[in-house]
Amino acid sequence: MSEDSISHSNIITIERHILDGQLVHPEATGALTNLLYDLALAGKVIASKTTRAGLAEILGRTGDVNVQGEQVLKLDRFADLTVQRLTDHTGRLAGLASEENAEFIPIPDKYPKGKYLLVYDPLDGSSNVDFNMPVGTIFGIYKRTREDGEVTEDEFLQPGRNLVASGYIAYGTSTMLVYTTGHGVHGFTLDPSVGEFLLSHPDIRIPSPPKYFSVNIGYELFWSRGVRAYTEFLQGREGGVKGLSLRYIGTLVSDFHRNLLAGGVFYYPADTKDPNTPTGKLRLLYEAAPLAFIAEQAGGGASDGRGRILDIRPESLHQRTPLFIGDRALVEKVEELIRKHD
Ligand code: AFP
Repeated sequence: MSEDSISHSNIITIERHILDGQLVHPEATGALTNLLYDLALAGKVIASKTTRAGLAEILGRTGDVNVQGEQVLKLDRFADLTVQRLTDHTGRLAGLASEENAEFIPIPDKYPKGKYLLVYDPLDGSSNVDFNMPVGTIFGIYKRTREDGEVTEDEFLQPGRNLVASGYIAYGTSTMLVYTTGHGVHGFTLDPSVGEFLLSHPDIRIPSPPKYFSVNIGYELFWSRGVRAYTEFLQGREGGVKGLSLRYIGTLVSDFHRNLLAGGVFYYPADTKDPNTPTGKLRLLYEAAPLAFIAEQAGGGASDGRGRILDIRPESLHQRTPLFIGDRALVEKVEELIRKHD
């Protein structure tokens, strides 16, 4: 951003924005504020690597396989460790759960412990890294369900409606951080010349009418009748909505972000292509619930095709879910068609 395009009095850094949010809560200790700021810092560090991902020292696989059975890229590991190392010693967290690790990570004994739990997908869309495509980080923050004592796995298994805050960082043509604490959705763009996230998209609302639908249509053969009927509706067949354009990147953060700003719906339904994952590919805790909180705060919706994502209580850390997210009316429509056909 140049001096021509923005006057100094209009510059709102992410730090100031988060702090202003805290002022309306006199009881706040500042822990959440600082935790969000830690995550913004992690985003900056990860962004500095994603822009160099084509370089030899980063590109390439570690050879390990993560808990989802996917090959771990070096950048995944870097992003995972960056979030962990910037948040585990601050006394704000009691534990972290990452998509990259089979078990949750309690805060080591040598560090003070706090009342928050962090869930995150360190590098969403990592299979796109090799092709210079956008990737992202998704996070959600819950409060512990117990006052003290060792943190246990069941404390992480909370429905998304308990989220205190959630957000994502999109590493694209620019780096953006979008977050909510339940008071609207706000977007910040990283200005690389000053190394700071600046408020660029205050009070984001999903625009209407919708413009896009986003789905991997290559899997259509593996979908239920209800999901196929929904797709036909989005394609404008038999009284469906006319004029939607199809856009699919294959990085949830990027597909979601575009539809949040332009209007539309993203879905990754349950399918029968992999008998091990009959409930779809995306993870409830690390991906679906944090983005559902944002979608609802922006006036949209998020469903697993039968009910609200934020009402689902996970039974395990890495539970997968079908996801339909974005424009509220389009999300309601899929529930109607699934009820009718499936
Ligand atoms: P990767 O992290 O393995 O690239 O997966 C990305 C993702 O979890 C999500 O970001 C995409 O929306 C979805 O998977 C894409 O999956 P398909 O390649 O099956 O369409």
